[in-house]
Formats: sequence, C-alpha cells, structure tokens
Amino acid sequence: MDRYSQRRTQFMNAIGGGLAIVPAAVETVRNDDVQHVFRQSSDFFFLTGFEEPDAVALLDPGHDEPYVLFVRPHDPEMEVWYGKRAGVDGAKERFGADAAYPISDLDKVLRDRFRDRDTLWYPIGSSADSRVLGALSQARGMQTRTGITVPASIVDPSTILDEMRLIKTSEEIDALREACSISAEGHAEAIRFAAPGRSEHEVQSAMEYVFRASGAVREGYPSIVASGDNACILHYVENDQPLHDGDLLLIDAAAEIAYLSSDITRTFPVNGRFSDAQRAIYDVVLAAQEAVIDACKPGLPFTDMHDIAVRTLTEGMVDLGLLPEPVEDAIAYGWFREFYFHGTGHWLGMDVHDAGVYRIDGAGRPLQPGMTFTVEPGIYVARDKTVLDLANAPFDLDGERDLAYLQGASEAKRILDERKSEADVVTHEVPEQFLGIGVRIEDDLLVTSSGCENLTRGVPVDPDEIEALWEQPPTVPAIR
Ligand SMILES: [Mn+2]
Repeated sequence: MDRYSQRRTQFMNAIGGGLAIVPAAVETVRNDDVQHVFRQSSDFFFLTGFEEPDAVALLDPGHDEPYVLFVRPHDPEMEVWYGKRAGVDGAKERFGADAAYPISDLDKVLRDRFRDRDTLWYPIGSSADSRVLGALSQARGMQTRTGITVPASIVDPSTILDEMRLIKTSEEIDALREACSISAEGHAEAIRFAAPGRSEHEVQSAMEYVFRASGAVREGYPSIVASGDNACILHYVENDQPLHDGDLLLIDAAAEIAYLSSDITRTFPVNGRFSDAQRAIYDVVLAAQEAVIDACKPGLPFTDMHDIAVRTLTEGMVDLGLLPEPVEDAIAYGWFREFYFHGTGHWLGMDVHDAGVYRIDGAGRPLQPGMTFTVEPGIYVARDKTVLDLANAPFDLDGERDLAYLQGASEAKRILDERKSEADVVTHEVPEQFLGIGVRIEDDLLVTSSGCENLTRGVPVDPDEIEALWEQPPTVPAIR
C-alpha cells in the first residue's frame, strides 16, 4: 500500500457509515488563456497524490468500489495546449481509484452514492459547493416520494484530516527535513549575496535559485524580502526596493519539498555589521526564541510558548527603554503589543500554516512527538511610532478575540479603543535609535520523545556567525 492508500484507509475507518467528498483546488485565470500558478489543495493531495485541477475524490467505505476519482477526461487538443492529463484510465491505473469518471458525471454518480448513507463528509465553502450540494438537495427532494434515504447531515472532514496531518510520519519528517535543509542553505546564500546597492529581488532570486537548484519545485509561500522599514510590515511581498547601507534585511521564505514546506526567517545587516541598536533588539528577539525552544518538549501546552516569548521580549523591551517599567504592567496591559503583535508560532506541514487545532476545550494543546511547528518571535519598531500612548487597561487576548468574532474586526476595534480612552494613559517616548528596526527570527521544530529538534539551524542565528557568513563570497554569481 502506498502512503495515499494508507491514508484513505485510515480516513475511511473514521467516517464509518458516511461517505466523503474532497474536491481538488481550482485553477484561476490570470488573463486570456494564462492561469495563475496552480498548486493542489493539501487535503486532496494528502488523500490522492493527484496533482490536476478539476477533480473530486469520493470515499465511500460501505461500497464495493470505495475510492472514486472524478477527473478531466483525455482531450488531445487541450493536452497539447495545457499538458497531459491522467484521464479516467490513468486515475484507476496510476492513482489507484476503484472507479473513475469524467468530472462531468459528478452529479449523476453522487445521486447514486448518496443512497443509504447517513452522513456526508464535505468541506462546505469549497468550489464544488454548487454541484455537491445541488446533487444532495435534488436527492433529498426525490427521497420523500421514493423512500430512498440520503445523508441527513453534513460534517466537515477536516476534523479528521487535520488530526491526521498534524502528527507527521517518518516519511513526512524526512521530506520536511529536506525542505528545511534546502531552505536554510538558501537563506545562507541570501546572507552571503546581500550588499548595499543590490536590491531585495536580486537577493530573493539568489535565494530561490538555491531552493530550486536543490530540488524544490516551488516555495512554500511567497518570499518576504524586506529591507529597512519594510521589515515592520509583516507580510511585505513587493520585494522591489534597493538595499541601503546600514539597513537590516528581514527574509521570511522557504522551499517546499514533496508538498511539505519549511518556514524560516532571518534578519541580518545589509552591510555585514549590526549597529549597536540593531544588535540590541536582535539579542532580545534571539533570547526570546531560545527561551521558547528550550521549553519545547512533549506535554508543553502550545499556548505556553507565546507566554514565554512575551515575557522575555517584554523584559528586553523595558530594558532597552522601548517600553516603560514595570515589566508586569507592560505584560498585563498588553503594552508589548506596540512592537510584538503576532503569534509565536504555528503548525508546519503541507501548508505553511498547517492544519490542526491549537486548543482543546479552551486550553493550549500539549505538544506530542511527531508534531512540527515554528517559533518566530519578533520586534517591529515602526519609523513613525515615536510616542506611545499606553493605557492602564487590563489586556485580555481571548476576550478581544471573542469580541472580534462576535462584532467583526472594525466594531471590536472601536469598542476596544473606547475602553482604552477611558483608562489612564502613560505617554512614553521611543528612543530614536530604534525607530525603523524590525527583527524576526524563525526556526522549525520537530517534537521528539524527550524534547525537540531544530530542523533549520543550517543557517545561523548567532549575530557573530551571521556577520562571518556575510563575509563569505556568494556561490550564486551576480549578474550586474
Ligand atoms: Mn511562520
């Protein structure tokens, strides 16, 4: 049995008397006959290994043909233009389907398969909604007269698939390990390649060259190559600015291997030497990352990692004068969020922000061997954040999330701003030398039986080692 067939068996054991429909990703038009780059949906690929768009997998454990693929049929003319298709025969012969049909037969076959099934496992909100739900409602309309029973409930299959994807097999860990080592080598090349006068996208190309030349067919997500003030924009992707002497360069990028993505961030000086202010902030972020990594072992609640990072970062920010004393107020009142406003990590796998819940019954989920995740603290001092108005109002992240969930983001913000304006406010001036500095350090961890393994230390985090690496000549030639 190949890995996909093992996964299907495990999944079908979990859905009992139901049937499941898992749609492939959809190609989107860029213009005319040009499509945006296509990448298969992770859940669909996880169960099928099938990389084409316009496909649906049906898993029906109570049927003597339990695994069905609906695919694009052969079409010689289309295949000349857009590439080869497996077709209906290939879906059976190469991808192990017990039965296969052209995608145009979906509605008809579904009506047949819905009979005598109690539950439909289907991710509502996907591109196949109109066809799948349309077929179900048609079947329901007929059941009153015919006595046929069709699924009365629809359940999201991600409750099962997420759990399967969360704990990695040794085969998946091997692929992720390779993605991590290639990604680290690309980052090392970026550090060697960067220099004043080059641009963000030139560094990006040298790094991505290493990814691709080492075996990756794509990045796991769009590369963030952010110099100077751009580092304070979390998802900066323009990557079109020149590198200036004296600036830092923050790069958040990674390769994907066999549908598993790494996720690395490094921040380093464009001219090879951290300034005192840059290094001071860097050291705080690194200390926070090390404190979190030191604590990672089976049993640690996921949410504890953020608490550890917040404490270390806040102590450091108060020490540097970025925030006023005392540290306890800076944490309790959420002042640290002026400079650290994202989470400390996320599951890592087929999707860079991978599947899986972070809490169980409200409490942080304990780490288990085989889980993989990132640890990515940062400090971002936006250039225009010269004066802080800090409210002495208790900060409750869960409460804020609940509020945003119920009221919507903008109304929640209005309510929170109003609460803040009613509290006493401490005004604090941000030391000028720190303005415009953004630092994030991100590594990928695998939980082992006794602790955790850092998969991405193929590129250094120690500031002295980064400076030494910058001194080395790049391996990728500069074109200009
Ligand atoms: Mn990340």
